Amino acid sequence: MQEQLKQLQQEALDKIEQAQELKELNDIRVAYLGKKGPITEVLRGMGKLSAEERPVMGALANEVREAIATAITSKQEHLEQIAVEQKLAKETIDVTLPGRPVRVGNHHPLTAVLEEIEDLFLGMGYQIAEGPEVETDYFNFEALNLPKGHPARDMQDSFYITEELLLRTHTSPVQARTMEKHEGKGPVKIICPGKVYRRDNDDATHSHQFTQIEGLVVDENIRMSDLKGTLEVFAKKMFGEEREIRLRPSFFPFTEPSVEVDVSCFSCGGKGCNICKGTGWIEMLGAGMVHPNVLQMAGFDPEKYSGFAFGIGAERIAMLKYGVDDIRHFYTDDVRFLKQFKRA
Ligand code: 2NM
Repeated sequence: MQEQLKQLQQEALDKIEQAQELKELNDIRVAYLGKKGPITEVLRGMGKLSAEERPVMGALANEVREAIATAITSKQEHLEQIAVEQKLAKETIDVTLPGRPVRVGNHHPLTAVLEEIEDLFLGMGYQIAEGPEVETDYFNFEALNLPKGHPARDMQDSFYITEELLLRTHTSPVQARTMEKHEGKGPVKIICPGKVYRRDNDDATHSHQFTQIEGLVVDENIRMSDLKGTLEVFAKKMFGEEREIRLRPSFFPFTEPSVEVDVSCFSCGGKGCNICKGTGWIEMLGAGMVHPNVLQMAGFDPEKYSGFAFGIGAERIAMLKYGVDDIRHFYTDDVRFLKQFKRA
């Protein structure tokens, strides 16, 4: 019986030694130490032994059981340790691998120009005013000294919705509305960015929808020199500190006097090149002193108040600044065009 137990122990230890998986180990535990296992069997047969033999055999059986159980526990820990190591090895992250590229978009060039212009004027104390794109005949024309019968009100030039409603042809109506809200008290200092609409055949330099930023300052003692200084700052900010501006007489119904403002050529510096068509100057925007009729209709006393206004075509500025040769590029959403305007 002693021999049998020794043999059982050796057999179990060999199997434990060879076990590769936790499941195998558990099978061994059940087979050798379980209720139907051989050790239990031996212990059960002890009743047939003599009183001297019994404790000796009992002690030996317990020793064998102990040895097998200890071997199983230690092998189990070993296998679990290996399992953890394999799992860690499999889940290792190589932190030196380069990341997956993230595709980053960029501002539309028109948005970029609009934001740059807005930042500049906000910095000079202007407020941004907005208004409806569907406008009344009164604010789009009448209040801006364009009375009924004026050629600029021609049905051919504007998108009329009804006799009294149309798509605004400029953002000046926003300025007329803002002046009205001030109830005759200055100062008014605003820029009005937004979409405007004109009935035009689209080509490289014309679009039936484009973007304007108009500026307006109304207060006591506003002079033409204020306008000139303001637009000089604008020209330098947009086209470089070395730029100069020049004013040429012009005509707009809502300003008197009216001017066209040129900027010295940023390409040749004024010597004359193909960008400025040999003149050294590039047309930048229109401006003038607000017509007394416009001030009066908006509730300001033209004897006490004066003002200047200017109208900037945002596409024109963007085309000059970025060398874009066709206004239609801004609206056709070709990503190959748009991708070229990523800011550093
Ligand atoms: C321009 C040129 C000159 C202008 C005038 C006004 C208002 F509402 F104050 F009368 N707003 N904008 C103006 C003046 C616009 O665009 C070329």
